[in-house]
Parts: sequence; structure tokens; C-alpha cells
Amino acid sequence: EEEHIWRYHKHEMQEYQCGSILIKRINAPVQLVWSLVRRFDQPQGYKRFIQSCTVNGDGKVGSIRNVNVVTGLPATSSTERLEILDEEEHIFSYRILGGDHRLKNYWSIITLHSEMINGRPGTLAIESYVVDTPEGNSKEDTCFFVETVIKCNLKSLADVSERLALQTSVEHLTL
Ligand code: A8S
Repeated sequence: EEEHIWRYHKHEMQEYQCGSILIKRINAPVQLVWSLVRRFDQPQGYKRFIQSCTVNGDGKVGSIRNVNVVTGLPATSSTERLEILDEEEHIFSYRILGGDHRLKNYWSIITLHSEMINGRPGTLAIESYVVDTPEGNSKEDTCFFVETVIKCNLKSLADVSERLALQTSVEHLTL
């Protein structure tokens, strides 16, 4: 765990920025979790705050997506660029270019690591981010907001993955 963080989640953080790292254990194989995380064109596959998404580009690094957020949040849309898509190491990173919200220069990275959980193949998901502290907000409030969003995302990533893993194992059952 600490080694993964040290390797992939070292951010250069400036005085006016804030950031942190969140970790989630998922009871599903890393390939299955990765199949959801890697879809830059379909974040709404597991992120519940995203209503729709359109991509300009081929879905490779450098592609730009425009996401619309569900109602009830202090935001409506966001423009984001795919920075890293490493299919071998399971590293996914995107950066926010703009949009109607307060997260300027948001940069995030999520890495997946296979791990045995209770004797079964599981996944350790580690997500970290850095963002400019918006004018008039404290670092604490900004981190709290972003961490709330990421915790929800990791929770639903786990829920969706675990449901899919269960479906697959049921299909393999011969009764
Ligand atoms: C992510 C992480 C975050 C997304 C934030 C922090 C966002 O989609 C939401 C509300 C906002 O105010 C900003 O990887 C923005 O999803 C839910 C629109 C960017």
C-alpha cells in the first residue's frame, strides 16, 4: 500500500493548492474494476454525480470530454482531458480544463492493484488529487468537498464491480 502510494501518488503541491489520497478495497478482480475505470468516455458507468458525457477524440490520451453533472450540485458541467491510460499498470489520470464549477486545475490519478481479500481476488483502488484552493474557501473545506465526491465515486465503483463479479460467478454455477 505505502509503496503504491509512494510510486504513483506523489504530487507536486503548491502553497495555494490542496489535495489528499483515498483508498478503497473492492471484492472484485482488478480486470473487472479496470473495465469500468478505463472508460474515459463513460464516467457515468459508476460515478453517480455525472448525468452525461461526450468525448472529442479517439478515447486515447489527450482526448477531451465534456461532462454534465446531475442537478442539486454547485456545478453543471466540466471539461476534462485524459492524461494517463496505462492498461498494464492500471493507471488512469485526468485533468480539469474548465467548466461551470469551482475546481480550478484539478488533477487526479487512480491506480488499481490486485490483492487477495478473504482468499479471493480483490482490488485495492487508490485515488489522489490536487486542486487550487478557490478564493474565499479554506483548504479544509475544499478537501472536504472533493473527498466527499471521491468517497461516493469509490463506493459506487465498489458496488457496481461487486455486483458484476457476483453475476459472473452465478453464471458459472451449475446447479
Ligand atoms: C471526479 C471527482 C470530482 C468531481 C467533481 C471531484 C464534479 O464532477 C462534481 C461537482 C463539482 O462541483 C465539480 O473524479 C465537478 O468525479 C461532482 C463538476 C468537476
